[in-house]
Amino acid sequence: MPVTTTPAPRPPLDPDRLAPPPGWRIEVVDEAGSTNALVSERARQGEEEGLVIVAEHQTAGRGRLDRVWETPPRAALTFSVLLRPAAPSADWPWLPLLAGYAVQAALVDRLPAVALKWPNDVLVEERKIAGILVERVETPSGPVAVVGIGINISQTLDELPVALATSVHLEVSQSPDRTDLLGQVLGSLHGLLGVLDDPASLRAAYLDVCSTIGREVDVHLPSGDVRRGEALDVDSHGALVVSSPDGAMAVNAGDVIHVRAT
Ligand code: BT5
Repeated sequence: MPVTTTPAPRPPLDPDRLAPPPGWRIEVVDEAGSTNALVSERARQGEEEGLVIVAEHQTAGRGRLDRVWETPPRAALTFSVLLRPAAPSADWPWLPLLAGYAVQAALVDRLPAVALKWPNDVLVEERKIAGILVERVETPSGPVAVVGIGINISQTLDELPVALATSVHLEVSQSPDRTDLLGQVLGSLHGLLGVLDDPASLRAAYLDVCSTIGREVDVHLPSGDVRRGEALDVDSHGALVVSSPDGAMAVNAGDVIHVRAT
């Protein structure tokens, strides 16, 4: 359970200590509407793969489906990465799962209870500590993926926009150094991209840390229908396989509004 409401010190990121993974470039900005919007714009203007933009504060942070992502200045990590995956489009749904896996891997030493809820939530005991928004952007030289990640670091309870949310500080009474953590997440993400062409390994690794499998879930379909069933598996394209009266159905990331344990 969250243990404190005292705000932690919030030092700025230290660009001098940020070593980007090979071929990547990191830009830190004080304020942005949305780092996903900034990186998408740069992609349309011809920016190469590997641009990372980190904002100390987002004023119009985006979630999926026009939802908002709210974080106070320097209390979180909010950043986006420009990727041009060589993998076929059918495997792009793995990207949000893989980004979640990278966040989980970077946090687990500090927060052993951190787990992934399919497709893109990073949770500590059902409270959301990080969110991921992957957007496909068409550019003159082909489609790119903008991988946006928001991680709650030092927010107090009062600063979290919804009840089922948490921050690292609330969980362990300590805020990790954001510069170090950003480097770890980027390193982990960069390393995992090499696994995109090996969906079998990706699937095995993901299933290990996904808390959705085996749970009863509500799947909200774009039609407005809600299907309740047991989450059985994740298939080779990253789709969630859910039991239903008509047999198992595969739910693609794009089809799901919300899945929750009951
Ligand atoms: C997400 O959407 O979880 C994706 C969040 C992605 C944010 C990053 S930050 C860097 C990059 N630039 C952007 O503009 N976005 C990305 P979704 O699954 O739709 O969840 C959104 C919902 O999470 C909201 O409707 C709130 O209920 C809740 N929420 C908003 N802010 C939150 C926070 N800081 N912590 C936990 N939950 C939050």
